[in-house]
Amino acid sequence: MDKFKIVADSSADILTFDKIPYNFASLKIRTDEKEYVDDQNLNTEEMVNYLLEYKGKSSTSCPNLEDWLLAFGDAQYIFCITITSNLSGSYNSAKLAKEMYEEMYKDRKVFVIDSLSTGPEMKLIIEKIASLIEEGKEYEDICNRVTEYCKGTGLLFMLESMKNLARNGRVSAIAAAAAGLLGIRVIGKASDVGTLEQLEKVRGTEKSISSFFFLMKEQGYCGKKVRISHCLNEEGAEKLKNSILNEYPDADIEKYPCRGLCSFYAEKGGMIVGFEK
Ligand code: X90
Repeated sequence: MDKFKIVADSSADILTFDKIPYNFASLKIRTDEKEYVDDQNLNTEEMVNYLLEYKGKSSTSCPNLEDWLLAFGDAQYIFCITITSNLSGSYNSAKLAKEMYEEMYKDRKVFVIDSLSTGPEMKLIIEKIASLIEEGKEYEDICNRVTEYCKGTGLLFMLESMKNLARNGRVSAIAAAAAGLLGIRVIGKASDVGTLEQLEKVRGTEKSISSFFFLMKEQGYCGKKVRISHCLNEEGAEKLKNSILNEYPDADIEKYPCRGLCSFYAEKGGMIVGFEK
């Protein structure tokens, strides 16, 4: 049995992880015609393009207690990271799974972390836990250190459409309206309570990247780690990466496509950026 294991829901956009045992619990994306499980078999590009054409209702659902228990599998100490509890039931079902798991196996422990965020900020938290495990830290110590670490990370997003967020009640229709206008992008952040907080509306690709980078710095970014996930927006992600490197040549930056859940809500052209302050 593994001593340590990291388990996250699929909104973290991580399917496999080097060195440390890792597993994920899938969220699901549903329309009247289809159901997509956010796992390694999902073709996100196909899903995004299908959703662009699809005119009916669509929604998402989070892992339930059983999904989490299955993902936990067997390990003595499990670190479980979820999408913000303010927008999803994932955290609540993970907490229930923790209680049942610790009841079933008296000598095992599950530490559930509400990221109050999603995607790339969860990835930063996961990488932090992995490095603490590799350093040989003990369970309690890792719990304390990672709790502290979460206070120093942030997440900004830039979206061209907030239709799916509004239709599923994750932002108000009024907040989403601007992002529906041609050429307008909305920049916002994960608020302290794990909701979407709008910061600025921007127009034009170059202008939007420079505003985004400016806002990152205003939120406390000063050259440390950045994780960029994007929904079919390789170009935007690359531009942002270059702007950051231009000012901070040693910054540790990774960019990658969103998996299913984040693609559904970020929509085509969307970008989500987690960073250390
Ligand atoms: O339980 C479920 O069905 C999942 C619901 C998730 C709702 C919000 C997902 C947002 C994903 C959008 C940009 C980043 C927002 C950060 C919010 C704290 C991506």
